[in-house]
Amino acid sequence: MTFRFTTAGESHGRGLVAILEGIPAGLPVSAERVDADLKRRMGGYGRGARMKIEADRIEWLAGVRAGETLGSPIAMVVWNRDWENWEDVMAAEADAPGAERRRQVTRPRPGHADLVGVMKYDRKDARDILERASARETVARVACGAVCKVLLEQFGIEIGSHVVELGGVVTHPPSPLPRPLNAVADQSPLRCLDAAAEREMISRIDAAKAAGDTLGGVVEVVALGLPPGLGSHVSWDRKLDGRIAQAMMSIPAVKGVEIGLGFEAARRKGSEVHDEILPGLARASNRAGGTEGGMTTGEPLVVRVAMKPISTLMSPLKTVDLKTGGVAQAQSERSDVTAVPAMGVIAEGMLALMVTQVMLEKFGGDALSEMKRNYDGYQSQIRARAPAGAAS
Ligand code: EPS
Repeated sequence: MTFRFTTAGESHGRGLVAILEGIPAGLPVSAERVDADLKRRMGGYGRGARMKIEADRIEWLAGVRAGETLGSPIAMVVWNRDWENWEDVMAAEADAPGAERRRQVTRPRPGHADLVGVMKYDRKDARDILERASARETVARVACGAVCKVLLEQFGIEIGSHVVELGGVVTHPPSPLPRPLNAVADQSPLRCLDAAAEREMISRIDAAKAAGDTLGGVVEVVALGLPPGLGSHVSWDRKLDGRIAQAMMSIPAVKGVEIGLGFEAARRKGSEVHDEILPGLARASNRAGGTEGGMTTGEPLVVRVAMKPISTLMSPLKTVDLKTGGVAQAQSERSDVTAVPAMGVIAEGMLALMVTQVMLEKFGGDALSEMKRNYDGYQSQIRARAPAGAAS
């Protein structure tokens, strides 16, 4: 069974479409459960006016009947409420001869896809690029990720995230992290587990807003309850850590990904990096962040994702007007001051998609019941290899 997902949709177009293929039959799902993640994605202090307009909700188009998946491609749509204000700007039909579209963009924003996009796709209006490059597209990814989370829950796997850095403020989160992680993180305005750091982040967001500027940050995404051996060491494209890095880097504005110690591992000696193996095959630490050799170790998977500040600035940077070739100020439209908390929810979705992919590769099955039998058989194999608490 091929596992794949794709999305379609422009930020101010009619809506966003998500197609998810390879989920086994018999998985109980509900729109309510998917919508809960869409709502989490819309939140976070520092979001702009657009999120007051939207109320993201999926409609099932295919692949689900009587509350269960059918094993066929799952299709979902999320309608854009703001589309009503953009109907003429985004209309698919050709314009009358000589007519000019409203809201054309010819002053590309440094940092956005605007400039390279118009050159590569040979467009005059950068709106033809930015509408798809917008992070609005991640609604559809989060919808696919939410279905995957429901599948993973069937195997006791939990995925959560929290903000660990924003606008240069670094948090000191509790250790161990609370469980379930999201039940606590979602209660805070920035999805952050350090109240003092959060207060400082909020004042920096307020200051950035007043200055017409934007802020980036770092999110930690954690997956718990994974069996050892998901992914593979045998080929470059089967390594789970490599796939996670690609998935995270594909989120708009993401510039860096670390697993476990990440870059810090490069600064330490080997004896201070690797996790010693204890009787019963437990680990003394989890500095690897849950992967060795491109496979899960069975320890928590810990991924850190860094996001640059959003490139739409209300106090714009210099650019060139593509119509005149003259110096200009970049387009400044309504936008967010920061979307780091939302990025955490998107990163959860991307991690859920990547973990689902390796779970399906290993345990497969057309039906959930078949996948569970395969999973249980493997668990017995692992238990026989590592009897709990066995001493040497
Ligand atoms: C975005 C600009 C803003 C954000 C948008 C991403 O939208 P608008 O231009 O309509 O104000 O709110 O994010 C979303 C709409 C979303 O759902 O996350 C951009 O330029 O990337």
